[in-house]
Amino acid sequence: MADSPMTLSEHLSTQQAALSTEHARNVAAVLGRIGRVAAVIAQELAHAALRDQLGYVGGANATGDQVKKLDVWGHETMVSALRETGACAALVSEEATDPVEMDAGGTHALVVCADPVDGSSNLDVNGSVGTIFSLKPSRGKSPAGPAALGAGTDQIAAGYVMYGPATTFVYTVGRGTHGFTLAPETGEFLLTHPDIRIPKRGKIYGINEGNVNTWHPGQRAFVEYLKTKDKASGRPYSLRYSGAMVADVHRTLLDGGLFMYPADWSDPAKPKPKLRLLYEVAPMGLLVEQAGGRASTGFERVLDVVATEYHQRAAVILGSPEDVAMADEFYRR
Ligand code: FBP
Repeated sequence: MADSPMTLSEHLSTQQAALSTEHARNVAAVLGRIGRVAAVIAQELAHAALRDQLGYVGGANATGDQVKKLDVWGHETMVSALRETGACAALVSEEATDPVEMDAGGTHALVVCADPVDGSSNLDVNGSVGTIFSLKPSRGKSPAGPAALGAGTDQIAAGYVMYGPATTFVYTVGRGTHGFTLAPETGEFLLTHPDIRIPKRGKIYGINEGNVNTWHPGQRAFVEYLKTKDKASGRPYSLRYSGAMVADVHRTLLDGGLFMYPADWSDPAKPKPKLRLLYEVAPMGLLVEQAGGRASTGFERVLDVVATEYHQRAAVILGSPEDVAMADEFYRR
């Protein structure tokens, strides 16, 4: 790399034009702060086993998941960091049943939806985990939490951090999707993946095949199609699944293909999705679309799904545009 790569804060200032001036300062403050929190979380993850930070705290969160010590620590760290920005009016978090209201007032304060530690089942086995976040305008609402509800198209920014061999920060403010790598020595995120463009078609799919018997018939037929040998169309695709949405989406953004978490259709009258719309599915949908990909529920564009509850769930099929279009076709059959 010739010149020293751009830092996250420098890059944020180049993205201002994509935002209304009023929101631009608050978006930069919140994204910059999440970047600094990510460096702290990366440190804590690296020392978790040494600091007795692995394992469960007991009890379940708003969506019934067993809660890990690092889930709680990650949530509390995110809450105090966002409070200090003075730009965040409320936080909707996987680890809190109700929105955490904050003092930041004014029409241009933001509402953040976040999954502080995504992929918790990987924590105790040293697998990749992440943080996912989405920013929406509070519109001066008080309480501000309800401003998080609505369609994914209301998002003004979204991103994730992946804690893997390296720590990667990926975000969008609606002007492309950009990736940064943490320089552990300085704690700075440096631009390493400018303007990520997802390949039109891939060779890899990610899904928990253990759930195959609960899938919609179209989903089952589509995965069978991906696994069927046909040289001309580059099949069979390879299966890769990490157990952490952030890691599977990151691979999909860079290498193409698909990440899918379809609903459980055991009772077709009441399909049961797993992943949460506001702080998992919608932010990933925006990032993938901004990289030239698509994100669908199998029936509609993920970003058009309207959230009416904070921990609402949604099915997701995202990735290379031609592959997702194919999946939608199988759902229509
Ligand atoms: P949390 O760990 O934040 O609850 O996230 C849910 C998640 O772990 C995703 O990251 C991942 O894609 C999925 O659930 C894995 O689910 P399963 O174990 O059912 O395959």
